[in-house]
Amino acid sequence: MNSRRLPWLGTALVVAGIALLEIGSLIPPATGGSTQPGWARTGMMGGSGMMGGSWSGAASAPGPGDSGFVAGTQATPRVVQIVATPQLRLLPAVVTIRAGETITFEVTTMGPTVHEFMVGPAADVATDKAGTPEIADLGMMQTRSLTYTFTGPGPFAFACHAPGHYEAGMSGTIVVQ
Ligand SMILES: [Cu+2]
Repeated sequence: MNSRRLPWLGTALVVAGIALLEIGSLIPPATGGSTQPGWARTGMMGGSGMMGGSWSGAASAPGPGDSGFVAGTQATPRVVQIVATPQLRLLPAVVTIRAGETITFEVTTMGPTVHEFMVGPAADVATDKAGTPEIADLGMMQTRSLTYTFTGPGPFAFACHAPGHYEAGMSGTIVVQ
């Protein structure tokens, strides 16, 4: 009578073994693969200037006082990267330049909120004066550039004038060194 149970048991063990093998083959990619969520790999890392997925401004060219600093000219502007955050901030909030420098601002919006980037004389930027250079309607994860020559002593500033953003503190200062 036991002889009729053994084939069944054997089949059951084989099935269980196959199941274990399949589970085993599934575990490595589930736990040993990339720990980054999909959006980090396909979204943030793929955007220009978003190396590393976190924002430090490290990809900007060296500024005045940094080793390797080369003043931006109209022929070869110096690149300064700015991120517009969901917390309604432009980072870095202080950009240091040499008088007369030409800067290409590469502005990236993080998060779903649409932002703007205006730069120029501080009084014009504060009042959202028409004609002041700006990037308008910068949507999620978009990067656009604006090149500006800082002629004269300033003061200069930059800001986002999407409704309510400037009032919430979405502005920054140009320090002429
Ligand atoms: Cu904004």
